[in-house]
Amino acid sequence: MVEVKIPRDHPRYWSLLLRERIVEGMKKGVVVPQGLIAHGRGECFDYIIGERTWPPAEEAVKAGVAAFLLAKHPVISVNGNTAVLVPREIVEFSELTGAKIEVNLFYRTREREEKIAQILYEHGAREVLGVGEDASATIPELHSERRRVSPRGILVADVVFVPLEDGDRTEALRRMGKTVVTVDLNPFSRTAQKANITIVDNIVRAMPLMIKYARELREKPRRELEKILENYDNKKILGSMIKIVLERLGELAEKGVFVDKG
Ligand code: PTJ
Repeated sequence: MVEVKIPRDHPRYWSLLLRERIVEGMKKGVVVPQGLIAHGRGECFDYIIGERTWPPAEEAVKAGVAAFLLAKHPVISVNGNTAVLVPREIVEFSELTGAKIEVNLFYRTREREEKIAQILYEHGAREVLGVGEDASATIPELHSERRRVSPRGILVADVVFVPLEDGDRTEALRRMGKTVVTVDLNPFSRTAQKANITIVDNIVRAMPLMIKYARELREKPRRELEKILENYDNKKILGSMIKIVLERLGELAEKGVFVDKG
């Protein structure tokens, strides 16, 4: 295996490091080749938004966390890319919110399910659903392997966190009456457009922020969390993120550089 050493002073150090992590994940059979394509698409949008968390994304994080804390059966759905990028954070967020963790794959094989569960157990997960026989229920009208879910997890969940998701499943989960929270760097994707709460940010920045807000908001009365959700408007948040993309592209077109407002 070729080991790539990225110099710390490389201007794109963090981005390259994440890329290597995804590639390593693919070599180990955790990430699928299609996951590399998905990551590249994410990188492109991250580049445009300046690889930082913008206020509308932070607002969406707050609403997503409130939804999780108010939920009766919250579930975090984990795929190959997510398992490689933020395994520790997934486990910590599940501990803080009482959410179950479920492996749910587009390209499902028993081997990948087990490898992903293993990573999560290594990072402290107490239980990982959706592996082998446990994925015995099905989401109606969905034809990809993602239709297979755990009867103790996604099937009965009222709120589901589906980061880096494909559009079909988000729509199917919405039709089942579930609240869908997602992280997706592409504000134009079907998942971003169809979810109830869309965090347009890189999952490696969004998850630590979700953990921070989970710590903070779980101390608050229910009424305060309900208010956060009542005042939340996903269309407005998505619109604000798209305006940020437009403004930054406008700056680049006019001045030849992105103007970093910090
Ligand atoms: O592990 P599996 O078998 O479940 O397959 C996982 C992939 C990601 C291959 C599968 O779900 C897929 O094909 O997804 P899509 O339809 O390519 O959607 C992934 C979305 O995630 C795209 O809109 C990307 O822009 C976005 N994305 C990629 N990397 C990141 C991201 N969003 C936030 N943070 C990232 N690091």
